[in-house]
Amino acid sequence: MMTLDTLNAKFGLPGHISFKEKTAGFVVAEVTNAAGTASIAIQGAQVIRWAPTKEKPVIWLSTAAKFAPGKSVRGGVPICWPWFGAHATDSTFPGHGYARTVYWEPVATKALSDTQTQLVFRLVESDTTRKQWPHTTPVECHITVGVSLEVELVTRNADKIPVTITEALHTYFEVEDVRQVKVLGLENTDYLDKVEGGKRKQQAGAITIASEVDRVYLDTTAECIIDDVAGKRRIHITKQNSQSTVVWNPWIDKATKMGDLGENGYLKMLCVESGNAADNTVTIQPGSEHRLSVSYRVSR
Ligand code: TA6
Repeated sequence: MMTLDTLNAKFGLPGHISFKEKTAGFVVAEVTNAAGTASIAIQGAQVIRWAPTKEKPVIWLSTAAKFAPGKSVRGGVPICWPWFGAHATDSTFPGHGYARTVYWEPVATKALSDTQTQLVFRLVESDTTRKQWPHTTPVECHITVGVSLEVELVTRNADKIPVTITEALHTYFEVEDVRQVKVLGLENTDYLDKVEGGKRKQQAGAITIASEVDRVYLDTTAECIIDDVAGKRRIHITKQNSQSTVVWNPWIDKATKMGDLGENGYLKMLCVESGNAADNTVTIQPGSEHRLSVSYRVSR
């Protein structure tokens, strides 16, 4: 892993990007420009904070989040890759894949303008990752911070055989009061209800949250809107090359069990995750690449 001095010498950008240690061994790129600020952990290439100028943070980070090497951080935009959910055959492998808990190295940083800053990270493979994933599939994360936040996960198949993945940008959005939120865009869409053992159902009307919600919406490319009524703002979520949208709030009992969402943290967050999960697998042919991307913006 590069030292802080090397990171700042090679990838720091005065007035845009500087690398700092949030806790011992946990390095974060602090991004600032005329349109907003963000923080990106180099572990997992994980956005852990994003706030457009004069806006409250849009990406939620638990007040009880832990920042320790190898541990997933509660909040932000965790990258679930190269599988979503439990591993298909080996329960000793980490849920949601290993991408979010391993070191990614910066490969490029650029001030696209005074209101847009771009950072590109590449996952650094190891014996551990190769044991869990014996394929040659270099993966990069391209993050653009500005009036909107754009995250693109690029998987290339450098193998000689087709490779199949599932994935998600498991984004935690900050809301004023999740009990007053409506999620629009998934009306009449089929979903797997993980609170009821994965039972297949169809969404009727807007999604509201009054208990634990854990749903994988299938075969949908729809833009979603989080109508944060109490917060008097809307968060717009558009996505490319994604057939699944996951909506999750643990509600009080699961949040208490998880222990890292902070005091009543479940009321201030909602995950709307864009990816390819469950039946929506992605097969990448040798020599080809797959680009999952999202764009987030706020309206009032
Ligand atoms: O995306 C929803 C979900 O799969 C939930 O079932 C819950 O497990 C959540 O992800 C958080 O998972 P994590 O491994 O980050 O605790």
